[in-house]
Amino acid sequence: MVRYAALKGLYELEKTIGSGGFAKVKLATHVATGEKVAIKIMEKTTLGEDLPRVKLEVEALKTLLHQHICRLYQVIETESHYFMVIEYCSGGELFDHIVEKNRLSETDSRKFFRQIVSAVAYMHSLGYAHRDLKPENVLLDKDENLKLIDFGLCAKPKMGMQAHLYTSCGSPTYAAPELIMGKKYLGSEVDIWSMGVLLYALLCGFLPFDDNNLENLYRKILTGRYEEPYWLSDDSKTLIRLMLQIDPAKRITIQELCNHPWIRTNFLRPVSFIHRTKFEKDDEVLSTMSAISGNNSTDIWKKLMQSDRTDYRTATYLLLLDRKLRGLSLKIAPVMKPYFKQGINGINFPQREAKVNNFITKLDHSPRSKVNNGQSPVIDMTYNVLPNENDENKFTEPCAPVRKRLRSKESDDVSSPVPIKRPPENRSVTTPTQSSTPDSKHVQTSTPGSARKVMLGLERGLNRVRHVLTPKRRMKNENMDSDEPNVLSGKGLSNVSATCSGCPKHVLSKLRRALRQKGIMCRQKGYILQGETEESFSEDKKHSSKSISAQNTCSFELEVCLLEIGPNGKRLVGIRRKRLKGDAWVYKRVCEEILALTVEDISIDPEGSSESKCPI
Ligand code: 6BE
Repeated sequence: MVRYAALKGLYELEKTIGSGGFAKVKLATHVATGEKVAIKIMEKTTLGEDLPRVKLEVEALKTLLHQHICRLYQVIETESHYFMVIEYCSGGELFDHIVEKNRLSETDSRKFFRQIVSAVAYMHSLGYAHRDLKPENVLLDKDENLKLIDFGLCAKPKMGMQAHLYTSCGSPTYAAPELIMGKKYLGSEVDIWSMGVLLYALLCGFLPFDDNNLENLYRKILTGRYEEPYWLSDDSKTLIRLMLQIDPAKRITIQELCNHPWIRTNFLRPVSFIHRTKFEKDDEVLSTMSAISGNNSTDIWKKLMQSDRTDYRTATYLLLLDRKLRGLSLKIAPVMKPYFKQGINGINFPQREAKVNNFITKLDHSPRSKVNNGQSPVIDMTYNVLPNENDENKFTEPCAPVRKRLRSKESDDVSSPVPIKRPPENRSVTTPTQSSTPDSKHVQTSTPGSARKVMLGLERGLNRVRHVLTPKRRMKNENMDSDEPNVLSGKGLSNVSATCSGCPKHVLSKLRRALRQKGIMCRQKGYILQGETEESFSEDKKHSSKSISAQNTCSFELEVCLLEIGPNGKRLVGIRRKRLKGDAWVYKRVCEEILALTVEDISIDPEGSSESKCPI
């Protein structure tokens, strides 16, 4: 594992949770508080033209302080790297959440969407446009609150939000028509369009404009025609139409959005936000820091205010503040200051690090807090902190209850001027009544539609058992060249589809065959196949708006594993999937197609069915 000297004593790196483009994101622990953080690591030599994006993101995140925008705690620049220390969002991507649930209910969608609207309204009010809003750039923290990430494409026009922009950027599927046409556009207006696509994706589980071919995709976006599934309520249809309005001047504005009936359904008040760009001064956090560092609170606050908000002191302050806001205690046990201590290899910490590392705290939950070497007494200071009243929004005014929405099945027959409608049976999404037993005999085709059906059907069955089971054995090294597949149960069953086969080797060979059939090259490590999509899933060579990144490739991993879910502990063979890099929707489509092909193949040639003998 690579060790970075610049992080020594400050952050302890753990596993990599994502990599893509020019950055790698690792989980880490902030040593002084024991709190988890995410660290975005970028190598200067590979940054090249993307260097301005890093600077842009750092500048934006230093200013943006909002409960639904991922907090930047610290930036460390070395000769070779940039490290951005960012808020930890253990829930992962909103995208994966949608995929797992197929689609979200109106209530869940509203809860999430209000948080996005609040964050976007806040940043717009400060003159920033995000320009790359999509579910992959929305993470969930452990309390299922949303956090926007990836401000590398944001814009803050010098002349304010009313100034036009010219650079085409963002993901094509979320790009507004005016952006695709290469016209000048307003940052606020293109963000609203992307949010319309996002809301649609939440409520439907698929995209309003989608095509393997980029030119066709652009054509669809420019017509502004999309399908309205029957399960959408009238208010949500109206709202989506107002957001996916091809004429940007007619598109709903962010203020109108905050007040829209759908947003306010179920007694909710308009979305609002606090216009804050300065840290709130918290005396309890400051006295905790004072108790540890020996400096007085006033000096610490003064230093925080003089800093450029990217140092270790800032990180510690913000992490302690987050703790307090979550209602946790600020119980601390000070240990030796690192600059008095020798480094792991007996080498003293470099001067630069010693300077930023002014204090060190150990919170009671940190495993290291017990390691005190008898050097310093444990100061048992517990601050009683009341959890902040839910601070999604600081509502501007009390308001009367709004009519509760009832979902109308008949709404399907109501004609609408713009969006295309198809009868519900044309929809490729399973209904809750559909059988969850993987009955591969019913799988006749391998179109994406039926593929989706197969996968979701399989998933339903799995979801049901997921919570009942406990993890059994999970091999530590997943990449081990092993003769036996991993056995998954309980928690390990997310992103796993069951097959009706009892023979892992058989499934593996069918999986390889399906990948070959799709023209996807793959590498094999034991029961793991790693593949990367190419031409067949991205047929755009000659698209016009070159500056729109055609992120339509992805790399992924498919692992044949054993699932302990059968009756009497019977093991079924499953396929676990994992997105490694690249576009999430491409990944979803590829996996659906590959899995449908594999399942179909197994059912035609059931050599490895659970009834027959299998060597393993
Ligand atoms: C700013 C990009 C970022 O990530 C996932 C977890 C934890 C933290 C999920 C799985 C363990 C915890 C088993 C980009 C991409 C990697 C999602 N820019 C982040 C911040 C960021 C990522 N996390 N937190 C912040 C994150 C994601 N897991 N579970």
